[in-house]
Amino acid sequence: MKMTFRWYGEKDCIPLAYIKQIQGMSGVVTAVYDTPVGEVWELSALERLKSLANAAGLEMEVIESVPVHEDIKLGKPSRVRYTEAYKQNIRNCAKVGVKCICYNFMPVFDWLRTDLKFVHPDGSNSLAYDGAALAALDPDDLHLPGWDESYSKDELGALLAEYKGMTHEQLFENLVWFLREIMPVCDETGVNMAIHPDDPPWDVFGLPRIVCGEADYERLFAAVPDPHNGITFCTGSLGASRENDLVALAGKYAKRIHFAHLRQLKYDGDVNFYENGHQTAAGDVDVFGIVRALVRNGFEGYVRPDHGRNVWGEDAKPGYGLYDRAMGACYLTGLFEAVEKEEK
Ligand code: DNO
Repeated sequence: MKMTFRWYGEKDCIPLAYIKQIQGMSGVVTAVYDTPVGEVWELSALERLKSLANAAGLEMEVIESVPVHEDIKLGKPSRVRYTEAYKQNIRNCAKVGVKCICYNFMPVFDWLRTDLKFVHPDGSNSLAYDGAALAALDPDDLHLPGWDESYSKDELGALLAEYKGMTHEQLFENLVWFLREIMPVCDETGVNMAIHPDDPPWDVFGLPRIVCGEADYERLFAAVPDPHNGITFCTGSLGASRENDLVALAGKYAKRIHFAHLRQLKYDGDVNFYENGHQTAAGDVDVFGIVRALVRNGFEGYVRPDHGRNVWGEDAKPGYGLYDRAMGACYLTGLFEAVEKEEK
């Protein structure tokens, strides 16, 4: 296990030196943020990120994310060109020592929340999701908290129209096509691909979502068995669905899990939830049980504390403050240490 920390590059208000001061931290998880989706990242941009991380005593072995162009998800003819660019991105990442790339295959929208500052009784705040509030939104004119508004209203409308009628099956086939294309490059470079689950793990705004739980993983690995085709085990995303038994999944897929996003959430009604600090007692995700299942089943991937709360008056990028993620990292490092020593 290697403990890592997400760092949003040079624009991140959290200095690398602070990340290094979290004991047990091996490296950062970052990305090139200023290249349009679907284009090739400059090798020099990757080299710069790596040298900044290394100068602070940190590694840069995980990239989150290399985003997948919508045309690939849609299966359009231009997917060939965008997939070639993606392959070059994998090669460039490998050249600077990257071992794992996190990505997702969610149509149009990445993670969705309806409240960025859900206030807890102790005065801290976190992200929260309310199904009714989401259903009341107009997908054609979205102003969602935390969602980077990379599309204009017209672009968003046009994109949603392109997805009209797309089935889960078609989207899955497009994912399989993409993975079969890139796997030879992963075999050649040794880079592991780690698909992030859909967050939350159900369809939103009528768009199909296909990485929601065990059945999805089963058909994905049956279609693309290459060991470089792996998982980002995001406990907050998978854990939002009560159908997912996270301890069982962690054990079953421990060797496919190249990257683990460990975080906590608490159910608050049927499909509603709010996020919380990482400790097992703080919510409905059995963080301890997951760590134990990972260790016992030979997990060798990267870990990062995921979304924390805003505590001690911090007003950070939603989910990505320093303090609560640092506490989470220390808690997780402690759990791994205890379980690993018990297992020996
Ligand atoms: C949210 C993150 C996601 C994740 C992407 C991976 O905080 O977990 O945005 O980075 O879905 O592709």
